Parts: sequence; structure tokens; C-alpha cells
Amino acid sequence: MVNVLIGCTGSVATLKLPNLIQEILREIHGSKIRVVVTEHSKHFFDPKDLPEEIDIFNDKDEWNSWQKRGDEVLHIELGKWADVFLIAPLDANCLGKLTSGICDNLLLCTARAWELGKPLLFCPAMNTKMYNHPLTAAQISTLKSWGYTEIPAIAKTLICGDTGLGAMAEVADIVCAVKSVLERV
Ligand code: PCO
Repeated sequence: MVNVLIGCTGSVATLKLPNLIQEILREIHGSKIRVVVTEHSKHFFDPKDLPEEIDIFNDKDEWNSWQKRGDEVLHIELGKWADVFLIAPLDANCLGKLTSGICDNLLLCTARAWELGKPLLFCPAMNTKMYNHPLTAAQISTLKSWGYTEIPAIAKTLICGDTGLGAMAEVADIVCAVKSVLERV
């Protein structure tokens, strides 16, 4: 049994979420999945395309679930629940926020409170021009210095028509990376 928390950010690569979930459920036996989304990521998928049993958490859930002292704090509970945190895709905005400790949404709060002893994998995805900015490599290496695992972006023709680095890794390669990290735990 392994609890996989998927984090989705506002990159168009969130389009791949239904496929990513399907492949994790198929390839990682006994996996349970929860999804934590940013507001912008919601633009790129329809919850109806995900298996019914999968819970999707957003910023409103964080605030609605806490009413009084003693209530659970959602970003802490999600971190406790998860054996592995897979942020796929990680867009340029959340990459920058994550490296500097900004946690102004549920996904980033969950990451900020993540226990470094547990695996966190991230899949950068952004336009090539953003990807090529020196900030990207510097920020990715900061995340790696904390022990996080990069599943590197690949080169292809992006949704906007530009060709180059910045596309999210293929779903099969993401699932392979999660499996191999879990084997080492
Ligand atoms: C924005 N960004 C992107 C980001 C990353 N793109 C991708 C691929 C998908 C289709 O193969 C969306 C997965 O293009 O990861 O395109 C402006 S161009």
C-alpha cells in the first residue's frame, strides 16, 4: 500500500493528469492517490475525467476544513497521509515560490511542511523561453539540494507551437521515476 499525493500547478501539462493517474494506478500496485491542485491548474482538467474515488483538494478545502481549535490542518494532514509527493507539472511560478519558501496556496503549504525524509519528485514544465532563463536551473538545483528528485523536462513542440525544452516528462517516465524512488525507501 502506498499513498501517492499528486500536486498540479498552472502549466498546460496538467492536461496529462487523467493519464498520469491511470498509469500510476496500473503500474504501482496498491497505490492510493490524492490530488492537490492550484487554482490555475483547474483550468486544464475536468474532475469528471478522473476516477470517482480520487479526492481532489483545493485552496477552499484548506479554509473550509478549519473552523475551530482542534480541527485538522489540511496541508499537515495531506503531508502525513502521503508516502510520496509528486508535483507534476511544476510550473515556473510555483518553482520560484517553492525555492524561496512562499506558501500562499494549499499545494505550496503542503510542500513547505513536507518532511525531508520522504520522497518528493517534481516535473518542471513551462515554455522554452522561461525554461532557458538562468533562474530555472538555479531553482531546480536548490530543490535537488534538499533531496528532491527532478524528473527533467524534455524538448518537443509545445502547445503554443514553440519547439524546445520545457515540456513535462512523458507520463511513462514519470511513473518509472516514482517506482524507482519508492523501491529505495
Ligand atoms: C506553455 N507551456 C507549455 C508547458 C509544457 N508543455 C508540455 C507539453 C504538453 C503536451 O505534450 C502540454 C504535455 O507541451 O508539457 O507548453 C506555453 S507554450
